[in-house]
Amino acid sequence: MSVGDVFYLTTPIYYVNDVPHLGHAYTTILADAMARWHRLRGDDVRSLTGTDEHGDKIAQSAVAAGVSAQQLADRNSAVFRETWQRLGLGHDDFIRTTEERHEKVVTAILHDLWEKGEIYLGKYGGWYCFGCERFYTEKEIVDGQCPDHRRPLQWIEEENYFFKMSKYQGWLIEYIDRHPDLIRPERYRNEILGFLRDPLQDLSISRPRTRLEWGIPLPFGDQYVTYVWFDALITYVSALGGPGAPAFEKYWPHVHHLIGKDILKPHAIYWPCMLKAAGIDVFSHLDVHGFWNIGGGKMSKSVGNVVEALALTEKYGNDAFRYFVMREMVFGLDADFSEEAFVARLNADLANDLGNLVSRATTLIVNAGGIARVPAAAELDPTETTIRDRFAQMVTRIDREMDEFAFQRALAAIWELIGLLNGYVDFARPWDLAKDPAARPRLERVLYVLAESLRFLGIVLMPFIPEAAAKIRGAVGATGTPRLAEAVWGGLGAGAPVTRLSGLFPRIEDKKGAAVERSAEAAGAASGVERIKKDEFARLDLRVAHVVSAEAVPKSKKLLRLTVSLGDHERTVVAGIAEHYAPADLVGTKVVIVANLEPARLMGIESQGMILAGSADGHLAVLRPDRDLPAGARVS
Ligand code: ME8
Repeated sequence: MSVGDVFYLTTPIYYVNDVPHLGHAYTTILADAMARWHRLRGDDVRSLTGTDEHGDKIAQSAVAAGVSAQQLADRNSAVFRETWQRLGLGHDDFIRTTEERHEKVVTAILHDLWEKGEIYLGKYGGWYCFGCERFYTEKEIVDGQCPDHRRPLQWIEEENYFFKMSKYQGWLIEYIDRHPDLIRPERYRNEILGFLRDPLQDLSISRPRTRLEWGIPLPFGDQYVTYVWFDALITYVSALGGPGAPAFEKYWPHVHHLIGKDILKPHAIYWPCMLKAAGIDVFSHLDVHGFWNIGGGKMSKSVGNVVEALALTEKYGNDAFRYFVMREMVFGLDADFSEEAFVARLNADLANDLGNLVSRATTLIVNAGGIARVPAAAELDPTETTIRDRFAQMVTRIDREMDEFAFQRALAAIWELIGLLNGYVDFARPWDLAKDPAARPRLERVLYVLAESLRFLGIVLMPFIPEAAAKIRGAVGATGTPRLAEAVWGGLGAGAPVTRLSGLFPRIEDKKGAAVERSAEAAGAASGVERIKKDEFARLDLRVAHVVSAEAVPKSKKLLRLTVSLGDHERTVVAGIAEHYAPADLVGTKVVIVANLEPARLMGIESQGMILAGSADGHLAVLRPDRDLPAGARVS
């Protein structure tokens, strides 16, 4: 992508039968971070969210709540809007499917399709799920029940209007084949292509008013209302004013639809066929994320296992919540949500890694009287040069990862730099330099590197943790709206006003002070361990290894099978890290392995070595060299 691009991003248009939960918040957070990233780049961004208010599901919930469908929609749509505001999530437009601007476009498209002969009146009998608002084919039904809701389906026979979707099957397969990045990640593209191996049915796009009143009337059949999916998908177009409107002409060619995997089929099958029939270009990308599970079970409001996860934002702050969900879930895969995992990440990544860096660096700078001078390039030592060069590399890397919606990898990359900077402070020991007048030039250099790095972090962290990033920028005197173009080395001048910033993310100690106890225990254990001689340690053959490929071990929750290169040969290593890393997080990176361990068999695979990793509070991190080293390099 190049700077100045046009970018239009949509979230699903959420149902108003209930209030928002973690899953809705996740998608909306991703959309907010993505829109912020593109704005930072200088792109022309438009983002859309909203509420889906028609259909059986809402009508039935309204009856249960003893209010009209419109009242329920008004009430819950407002809750969605307020929730996004409370979480600090922005959007350029919030559309409701009951708005006139939307109904007008739906009616116009329906009318056009009817005129073109794309819709016909037919008879249909089938197994219907009121929760999903759709008919199920015999093949999809599990034990006579809805595969999603695990509730009995109802046989419904009625006359309905049908969209001739089946005639687009061949076209759709070819279109997906010709646009390999239309549906991402690839697993969902494969899922859709697999589904398209069976004959596609025509789509019933109406509901008789005798059964459902709550919908947009069909312009050519007044005994019917529009099927809720046919109505809702069109919001993406109607929010731009519909085909021909100036906003549509500008933004539609650059549309990304961000959705959860539960609504893959309507988006990847119905929607492209509808667009094709209406003579509208197919969307550019469908970006599909996985599902949050709670305690191993599926979490969705229609299944009933709703989590008050949003309450955690009040307890721990919006930024910590955003960081956790983006860093923890590998985009496209499912993940488990737990408060323990949340607190572990908050403590490790935000309080320790980032918070300590910011607090140490700003305190040292303030104590030394500020930024004295800008060091010349020739003065920088190799670590400092590495840090400087990381700026440009990091921007390219984040851009690449964000292009693929790989939020977790973008964050992992930024945290690599944070790790490097913490190591740099430990090694440079500026507190000692400050005691030695002769070391003043070196101290000034170190403090400049730190201040400049904080300014850089304050820019690149903005899309992910905007409140903390603004504080970091403020602490090094950077004001105004950040731009990615400023994330280059050398932006800070001598005398930049630096202020102390501590407690950016306070460490969370649980009620019984367990975090304290655990670390005290660990320290005690560490002091009590048996000591070994240096030559005993030297018996270990530790090597840098390049991860060539990685895959999950079938039927194992914990194991990944890695092929690593040691420069002169490749070998297989099985590592128990699958709950912490997705294969894609490892491929192409360098790790450290014990190369002379006796081979061991794990799930029938011979492992020729062991990957080094550290762990604390259920959080695991693979050790990686913080500068590039060739595969096979010795570690001692
Ligand atoms: O399907 N994990 O609305 P909806 C992650 N109105 N994301 C989740 C989730 C979970 N456990 N549960 C829900 C609809 N989501 C339709 C959409 S679009 C034209 C019409 C998120 O309120 C995820 O984004 O059921 C999912 O796709 C969406 O909420 C479904 O929201």
